[in-house]
Amino acid sequence: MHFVTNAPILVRISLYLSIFCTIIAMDDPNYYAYQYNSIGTKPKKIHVLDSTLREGEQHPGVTFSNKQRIQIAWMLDYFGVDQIEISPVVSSDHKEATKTIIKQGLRADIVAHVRALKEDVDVALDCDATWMATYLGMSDIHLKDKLRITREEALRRAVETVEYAKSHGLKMRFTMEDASRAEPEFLIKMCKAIEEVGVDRISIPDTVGIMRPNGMYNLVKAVHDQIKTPLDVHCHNDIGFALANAFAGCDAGAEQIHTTIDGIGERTGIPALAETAVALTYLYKSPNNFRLDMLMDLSRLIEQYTNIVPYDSKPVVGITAYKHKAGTHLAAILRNPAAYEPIEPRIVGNRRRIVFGELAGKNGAAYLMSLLGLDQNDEHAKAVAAGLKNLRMGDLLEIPLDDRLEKKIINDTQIKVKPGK
Ligand code: HCA
Ligand code: CU
Repeated sequence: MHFVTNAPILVRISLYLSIFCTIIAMDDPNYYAYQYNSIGTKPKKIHVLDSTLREGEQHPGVTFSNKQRIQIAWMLDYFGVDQIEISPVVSSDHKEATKTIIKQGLRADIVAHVRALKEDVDVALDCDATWMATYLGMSDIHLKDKLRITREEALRRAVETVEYAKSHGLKMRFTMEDASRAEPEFLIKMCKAIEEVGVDRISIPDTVGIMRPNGMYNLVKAVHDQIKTPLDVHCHNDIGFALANAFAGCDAGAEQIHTTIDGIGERTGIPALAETAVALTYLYKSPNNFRLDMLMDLSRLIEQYTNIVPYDSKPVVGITAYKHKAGTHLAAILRNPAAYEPIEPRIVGNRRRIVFGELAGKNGAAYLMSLLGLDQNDEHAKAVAAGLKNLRMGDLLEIPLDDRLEKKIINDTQIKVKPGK
């Protein structure tokens, strides 16, 4: 201590800093992981547009009633997304829903998603929209085989649509559909042309989910280097890279990610809201006011309306996302759940569950016995663990842990079984 008081101020500061960091590191089991994550990047605000009502409804078998659409919009708004997308041109019902949702005066922008046609812009205007989005295929295959127009015609149509929407006071996003497969020079030319006539946002989608993260980074960077307009990323999940690609796009300069609840959408969909919001909050440290504890309810709501049950191991909202089973895991979880959980289940509205069966081991057995109020010691615990194993019936019992049981886990001084397998 004598040395420290006499040391130059910088030495003292760095010593205090390292003590402080060690305290934080000891306190937060994710500390070093977060350190690796943050190398070379600074936290920045990344927005979320949720398209459950537009892209989500394009998932095979999914259609919402207007009441459900309005309810989903309210829930998304309360959760804290920045923009909510809906297509008013699909049917008269959709138009009605769009109108009603716009009238609610929600905090999020309601974005009317339409084709790049004046008549569609008129539909958005008819709904009293302030925000609209329009899309047009940019790749040669979309131009030739879907739209049957030349690049020049596409350019004219895009510019005319933006001019028309802007002349009516709309804020608008233009989507470069199939951007990842479009000829790069044409893509930039198109972005520049619509930027000149005042487009407010440009969406860079990977419409067929063909990119790897590095490719998405390069694509978005190429546009971002030449364009000042804020960029969205809309990544499809055909090969399973949607979430990673969306974040790679943000690393390259994009400022908004498109999501849907549970990731539903055309084919294999786009990033799930839950995974995106948790990654933004914890892995990217992006400032936001998301009510993460609604994530489970949002997922259940969509399950109820679509009959699509998220697969068990789905990140964040899956039924097994916080289930612990193997003896070694139980032993650690019973002492400190963070040993096998990146973030606490209650944060996302999920629940920790313990599975007892042939893999439970001595610690699991001891804990089970204490829950059942049975007298337990090392010998009994071993005997019960052996019994569970010898039954050869796999998982026998699953216990959701409410607050009382969780406290019991942390505080239980009765369980004095030594750590081990
Ligand atoms: C579509 C295509 C789209 C548009 C994305 C966007 C895509 O179904 O209309 O508007 O940002 O994946 O390219 O979903
Ligand atoms: Cu899409």
